[in-house]
Amino acid sequence: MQTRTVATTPYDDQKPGTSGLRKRVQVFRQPHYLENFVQSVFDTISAPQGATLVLGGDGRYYNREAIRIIIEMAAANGFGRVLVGRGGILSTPAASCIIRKYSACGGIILSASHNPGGPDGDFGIKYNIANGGPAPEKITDAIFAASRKISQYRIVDTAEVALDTLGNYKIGDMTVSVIDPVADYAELMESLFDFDAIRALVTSGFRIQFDAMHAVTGPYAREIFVNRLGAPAGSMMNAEPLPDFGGGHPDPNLTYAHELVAILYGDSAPDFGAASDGDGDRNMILGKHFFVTPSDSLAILAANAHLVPGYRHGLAGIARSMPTSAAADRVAKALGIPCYETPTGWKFFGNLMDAGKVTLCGEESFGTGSDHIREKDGLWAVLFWLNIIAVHNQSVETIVREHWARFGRNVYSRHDYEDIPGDQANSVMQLLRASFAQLQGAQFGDLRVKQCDDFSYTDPVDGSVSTGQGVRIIFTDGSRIVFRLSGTGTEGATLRIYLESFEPDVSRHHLDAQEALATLIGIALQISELRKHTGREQPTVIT
Ligand code: G16
Repeated sequence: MQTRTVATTPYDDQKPGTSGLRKRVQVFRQPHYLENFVQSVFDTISAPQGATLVLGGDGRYYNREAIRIIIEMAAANGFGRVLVGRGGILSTPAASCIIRKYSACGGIILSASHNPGGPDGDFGIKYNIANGGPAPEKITDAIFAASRKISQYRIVDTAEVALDTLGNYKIGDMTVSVIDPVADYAELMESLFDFDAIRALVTSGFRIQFDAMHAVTGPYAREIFVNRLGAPAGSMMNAEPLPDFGGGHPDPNLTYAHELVAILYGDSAPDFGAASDGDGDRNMILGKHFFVTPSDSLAILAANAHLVPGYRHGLAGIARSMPTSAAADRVAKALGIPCYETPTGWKFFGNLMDAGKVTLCGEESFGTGSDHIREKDGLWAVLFWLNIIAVHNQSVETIVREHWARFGRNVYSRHDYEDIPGDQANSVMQLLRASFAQLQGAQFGDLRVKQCDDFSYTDPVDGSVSTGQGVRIIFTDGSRIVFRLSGTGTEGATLRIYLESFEPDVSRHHLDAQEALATLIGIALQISELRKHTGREQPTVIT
């Protein structure tokens, strides 16, 4: 087996974003582009000789080709073993589970998550550390620095990388283990939830519909819901993973999961609906004619965790990203446990979980999870909901309304303005930052600004500081508007506006969120001068 050292020159755009490096497929296909990034990862982590690496992706276009290249590079860089999912497939939560279970030094996950795939779509790559979670900023910064000065990479030439047959084979001194992508993950789920209770529920007339959006969760959902829990095969839709996700946008929200939404809001709607994204870490939960916001979902899971076997012993704490609503904070207060507010990005939860400070984490961006792994976990959230429903024997809507009646309702919505030219998006953010002094104490009808700032976070475990994490306008009654630029897009900029108010009055809980938040929406447009700067009249996506 011949190891080749290939001369290369740096690309200057390999800075990982909120979750790894995401670019158009054509960008990744430039000569040496993927190789440069992978070698920068290997040079940064300096894994001990013979270490184990986990490898897999969401099956999107370019997945197999990238897997082959990374295996060849791992063999040339001294790894002892690569655990790769059959067909090059691993959902993000399954990869996290496998890294932890087999004590790997880390893993490489190939995904651009919810971004569309195909030859003209997006591709992505990220490195996860030994705890199974996304590399923290100090590592991603070091990877970026390495990518700026790379001059060579190492690779072996091998006749074939066999990905479709389970088993072990050798490339030089390195063992490639092709593993079942589903088995370890399904076993972990079975250890956390009451599968007997969920089986009784889904086989007794309670109808569920799961939309895999032609992305990675199809095989996982079939194994868990159909094979192990007895749900009818027809309750799974779009369950065949496709390299271009069937031309869809595998983002489980009210806009992009419209096929499922139409079914759940239709005449003969099932009792429960859920969808997951490209790589299986996001979830959307729906009841019959009812949408559960991700912020409420986190709060409700926390309030009911004692009903679920894996969490019966109680929660150490809860963490949520700053733009996520404070619904979970109210539950934490009632439970007498801490609630941490972190910047956007699952990587910020890892330290808190490793230190035993939190058990459940969640984000408004349709991510929920726990310390069972170190990634958010779409199917885990679906199982958690089904377990709670099986115990309560109530509809999704009733569970949510009873929760609001007990804790009050944090009315919440996010407005996304996608694909704005970067300079326009930056001018909106600059204007807001420049307006802090003027906004402080300003009165807008009944609302008075109590505080405005750019969120920064000091990690309570390692003391690292992250600044510039989103502009917050907080009013004296607790309502908030948050402005942030997305860190996951590949084209132009996406400006996100997060809106939240608190409604303790049960007689107003039925209000539509957009209606209830109309005043805040007006203030957000006024102070950001968004329409003037961008020419946009309406958000692209409202969740
Ligand atoms: C990623 C991160 C999440 C983050 C989300 C949105 O999710 O893992 O922690 O909340 O992006 O980020 P942004 O608002 O910067 O676009 P995923 O599912 O894309 O990996």
